[in-house]
Order: sequence, then C-alpha cells, then structure tokens
Amino acid sequence: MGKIVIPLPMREVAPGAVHVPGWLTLDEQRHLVQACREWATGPVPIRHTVLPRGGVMSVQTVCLGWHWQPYRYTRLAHDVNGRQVAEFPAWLGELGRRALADAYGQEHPAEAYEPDTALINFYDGQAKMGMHQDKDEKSDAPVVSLSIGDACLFRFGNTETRGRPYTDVRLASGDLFVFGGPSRFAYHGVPKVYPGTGDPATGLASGRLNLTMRVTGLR
Ligand code: MD3
Ligand code: FE
Repeated sequence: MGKIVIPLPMREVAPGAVHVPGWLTLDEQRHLVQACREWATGPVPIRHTVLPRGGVMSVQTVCLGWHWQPYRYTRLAHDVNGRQVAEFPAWLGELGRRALADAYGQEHPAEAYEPDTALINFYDGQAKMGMHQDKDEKSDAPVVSLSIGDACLFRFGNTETRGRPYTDVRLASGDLFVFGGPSRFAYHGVPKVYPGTGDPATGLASGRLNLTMRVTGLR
C-alpha cells in the first residue's frame, strides 16, 4: 500500500524563493534516483568534497556539465580523478524549465532557462550543510532544487549574514524549491536530516538526495 500524502500548498518563502511540496511524481523520483545512481559511479565518482582549509564536507557530491570544487567550476575534476564530468542531459534541462514555469507562473520566461550544471548531494542520516551562499556562478539565473528520500530541515536566511533572520522549512521527498531574484544570493543550509522519513518506493532505502540545477555563466 502507498503512503497517504497530504500535499501542502505552494508557498513563496521570500521574494523569488518558491517552495512547491510534492512536485515530483513517484515515477519521476524513481527515475531520478536511478539516474543519480549511475552518475555516482563516474566518470567522476561521487565523493566527499575537501575544502581549501582541509575540512571535509559530510555530504557526498557528484556534478554534471561542470565540476564544482570550492570555489569554482571547471570541466575537469582536478580534485578527484582529473576526468571530465558527465554531460548535463537535455531531459534534465526540460525538467528545470517545467519547474521554473510551475513555481513562477508566467512572471519568469521559463523557456529561456538553460541550466548547464547540476550538483547532486547525498546526505546520510548525520550529514549537514552549513550556512553558505552560492556565488561561484557568473549568472543570477534561478537555482532549481529537487529533494528525494528522507526529509530535512532546510534553513533559508538572508543575503547579508549567516545568521538571523532565517526561515526554517521542512523539505520532503518530491519537493521543488526555486531560488531566483532577490533570493538567489541568500545564505542557506541544511542543519538536519530526519532519518526514516523517506518512502523506499523511490528506490532510495535511506538518506536524502538533493539535485540543484544552475546556470554557470561559463563557456
Ligand atoms: C538558495 N544544497 O548544493 S538545496 C547546494 O539540500 C545546497 O543539498 C542544499 O545548498 C541541499 O549548494 C540546499 C536549496 C538551495 C540550493 C541552492 C541555492 C538553495 C539555494 C542557491 C541559492 C540560494
Ligand atoms: Fe547552496
């Protein structure tokens, strides 16, 4: 028997930051989990990113289109195995445009949105992500975020400081979040994952996957 799901309404958490609960169907989630499993094996395998001062991120990351390492995008994964990352597939760009159209309605020209990189983060039950800004992209185009698996506490802050004011949002499997306009350069983080809250029918028995699409502005 499938779980009973009571969808929450779409919500604009801050100007340009729109949360759409339950946006992905179970079939789409299954398809994405399968695709992420394949991307995780290479050409550049999923790994814990090492930070410039020696810290190691608790999430595991694999990239498409462009490889992100703190704090730049390159075509080759110099910090992993030197190989070129897998290409950003056309079908994922289509999904990104549909996400933008659904979150923003007609206000933003979704047809013109051409994301060229995806960062896929896997969280085990202990993984977190500290408050940070994403500003390695040379574009202010929106970021599309998709969550699958265990729910998490997502903290959405402000553009000035790592601290308050912020809004805490629970992100669950299938949720879409779009960050554009004044929210594009806001601090954000994931203080906590809630183990055991995902639906194994997605194909993910435990942990959380987050896929973000971005426009690097590079060529
Ligand atoms: C707001 N990922 O990959 S998704 C990241 O759940 C990242 O793995 C988190 O932060 C995760 O950089 C949060 C939501 C998110 C992603 C990118 C953003 C929010 C954002 C970029 C700008 C503003
Ligand atoms: Fe981020």
